[in-house]
Amino acid sequence: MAEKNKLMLELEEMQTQAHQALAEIQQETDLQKWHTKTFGRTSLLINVFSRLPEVAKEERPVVGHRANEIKTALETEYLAKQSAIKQAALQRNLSAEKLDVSLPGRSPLQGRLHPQTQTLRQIYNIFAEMGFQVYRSPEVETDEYNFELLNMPAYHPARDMWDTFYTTKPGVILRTHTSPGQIRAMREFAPGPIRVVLPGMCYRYEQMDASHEIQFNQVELLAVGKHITFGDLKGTLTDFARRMFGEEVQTRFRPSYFPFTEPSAEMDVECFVCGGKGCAICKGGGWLEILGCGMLHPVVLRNGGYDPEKYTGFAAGLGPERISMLRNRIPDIRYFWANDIRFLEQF
Ligand code: FA5
Repeated sequence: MAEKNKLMLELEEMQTQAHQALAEIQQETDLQKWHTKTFGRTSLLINVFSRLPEVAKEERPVVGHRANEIKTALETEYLAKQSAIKQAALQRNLSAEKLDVSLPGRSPLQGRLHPQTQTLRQIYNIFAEMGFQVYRSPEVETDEYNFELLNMPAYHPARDMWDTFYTTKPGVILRTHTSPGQIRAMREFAPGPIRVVLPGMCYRYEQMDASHEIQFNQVELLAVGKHITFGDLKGTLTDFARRMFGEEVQTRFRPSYFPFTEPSAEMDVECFVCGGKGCAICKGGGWLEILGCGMLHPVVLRNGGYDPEKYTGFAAGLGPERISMLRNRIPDIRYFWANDIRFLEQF
């Protein structure tokens, strides 16, 4: 009986001590140590069953039952303590890391449209208001469309105006201008009236400098119908310049030469930096060239499927990079494709 009492007393004593020790614990690490001591391999609770032979046979179930009771009670206390410690740690963190909602937030980096996309869309909008719709034509063209059908047969000296990238496939080139789209649009719409803009990349084997790139955008303008005159051409382009550069802008047309238009001209706008007096931007001349244009050549009309005796039309080709350089005073065309974020984020 003395042995039974001793083991039972040990158990009761162990429970009292474990209970008191648990009450004093504040840290997660101390809790772990307590757990190992109370339930670990050398603990009384684990070894009590191997010590049962120390107890009289009839008393063993009572001791065993009591040991299980104590184990369950201490486990319950342990879980409660564990959750209390976690809760206290959370409270400490919350009060230590104060959230200042009045601090200005960090704004996310916002993407934006490339300056050329912005200029192109502005050009489309202006011409859309005048009834012109966008018509896309291929950047990889045939010699036939880029030159031949535009009144420049093989060996025509005017071809020298466009330094061309040839491909390894005979007769296939990168278009040097958007003008081949004139023929494509005419062949699709003939004999109906046409009012389209043909935008896109052009490629020339150029010596690159501040105003010449080997790849650049053009926007071609094409109108075909009955009774279209040079007056319509001038009116449309002058109105475009006013909408693009402001109501007050002055324009002038100078005679020029393109094999696919007759008569041909170039349009200048009065330099809006110096107001026509002459400055570094307009190189002292007071005027800035923005496009080439003219009335459709009869050969081109015929190649597009229109009878030049009955139909007339006009076309123009403008360089949007040059336009945005002038408007934004960008000194070098190479900035557009250099992919320098410091340039791009200014627009
Ligand atoms: C042409 O390409 C004609 N197809 C324009 C035309 C269309 C005339 C319809 C008549 C009727 P030009 O080579 O001048 O013309 O080029 C037109 C515009 O493209 C130029 O005014 C310029 O703004 C732009 N451009 C030409 N070459 C380059 C280049 N290397 N880099 C950047 N822009 C260029």
